[in-house]
Amino acid sequence: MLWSIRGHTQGQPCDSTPPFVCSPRPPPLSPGSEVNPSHSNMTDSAKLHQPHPQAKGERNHAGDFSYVGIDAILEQMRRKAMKQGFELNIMVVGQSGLGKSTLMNTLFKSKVSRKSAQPNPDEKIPKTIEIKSISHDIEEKGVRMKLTVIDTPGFGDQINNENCWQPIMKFINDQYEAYLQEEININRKKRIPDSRVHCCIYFIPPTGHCLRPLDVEFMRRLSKVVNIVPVIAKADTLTLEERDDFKQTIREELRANGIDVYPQKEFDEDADDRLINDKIREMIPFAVVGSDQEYQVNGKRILGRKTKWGTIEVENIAHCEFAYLRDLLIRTHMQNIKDVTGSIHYEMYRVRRLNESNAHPGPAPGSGPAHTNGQTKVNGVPPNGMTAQHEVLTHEM
Ligand SMILES: Nc1nc2c(ncn2[C@@H]2O[C@H](COP(=O)(O)OP(=O)(O)O)[C@@H](O)[C@H]2O)c(=O)[nH]1
Ligand SMILES: [Mg+2]
Repeated sequence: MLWSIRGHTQGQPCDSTPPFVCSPRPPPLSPGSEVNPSHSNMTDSAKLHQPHPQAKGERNHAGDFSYVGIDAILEQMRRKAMKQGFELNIMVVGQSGLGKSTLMNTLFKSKVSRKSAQPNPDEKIPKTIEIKSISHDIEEKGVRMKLTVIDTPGFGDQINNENCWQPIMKFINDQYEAYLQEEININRKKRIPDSRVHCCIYFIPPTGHCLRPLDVEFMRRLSKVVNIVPVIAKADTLTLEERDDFKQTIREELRANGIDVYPQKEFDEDADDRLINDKIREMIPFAVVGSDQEYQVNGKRILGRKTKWGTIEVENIAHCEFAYLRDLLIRTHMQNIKDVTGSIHYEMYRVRRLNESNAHPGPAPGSGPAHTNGQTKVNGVPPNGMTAQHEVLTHEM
């Protein structure tokens, strides 16, 4: 499904810049304009040969013999990125009924990807019974993004929740393994499909007390293999004071338990990063409210929850912090979230996996049919001496 999305409509009351946005937002599209690449009937090659209008402030370098043109790399990178598009995989985890599926629908229906078509009011969110990925192709101003949400069934719903984090850990490791297998393949694809979980949104129940041992255990283990962004679910059930106190308590508990959630302090690259990320760390966990219902408020259609005493606007930062979460994931930190996944979490998995296979080269005796996902084998041995069948690793440090 390819959706066009609207730009940021000017003057919308619920649209406000989060405190951690470092660069100015892209200029709004003209009201009502819908970005749709099919509107342009110019071919790619024609576009390439169009003279580039001189950007504002850009110097004309004709006759400037000292100009090397290194800055043109930015335009080359931009063009390449536009062609390739972007991918982001987000996983949601938490007890059943905390609004995980609703929040993901909110994300898809919010300004990230407001559906051009009106939502079907009969569309009910089914109970999630298995780990399920849903992808949406979003396009804005010619930039394509594939946003995949991995919805998980109720986490910690059992009477005995011992090891209940394991299926989630397994799913995350399976994606790293799939990526690794593609990477070590002799005839590897030009672009490896990336199903790695870039970010895991962990839903904390709005108890107003403290984290449960289960929350601590999950985040302690999983924060070592994936970027965790904790949120307080159904924040409309807390008063503003309760919300602030609860947020403070959670931050203290995370610190006390040595849980490093995203954005991790140790990966701040410079002072600027630190400044921006410190602001986010002061706000975490985001107190969110989800809804996939649209209402008319002051002549504008908004996503909200209608109650007897008013309508909670989910994208209004005066009502809840959903917009901050969305901006962190999409507008301000998407590339960094992916970079940390690739260079820290996946790298740790890769090193460990390859060390293991070097320690036990060759196929395991009696290992049965080779698990090679159709890859090229050298002399019957999977690439890099990987054992034919590997057990599922718990990638824990
Ligand atoms: N009060 C309130 N209810 C919510 C919120 N988000 C979802 N719900 C409701 O909670 C119920 C469970 O939501 P669902 O998304 O299926 O939860 P999941 O099991 O975590 O996926 C539904 O009736 C939703 O309408 C919220 O932010 N606040
Ligand atoms: Mg669900």
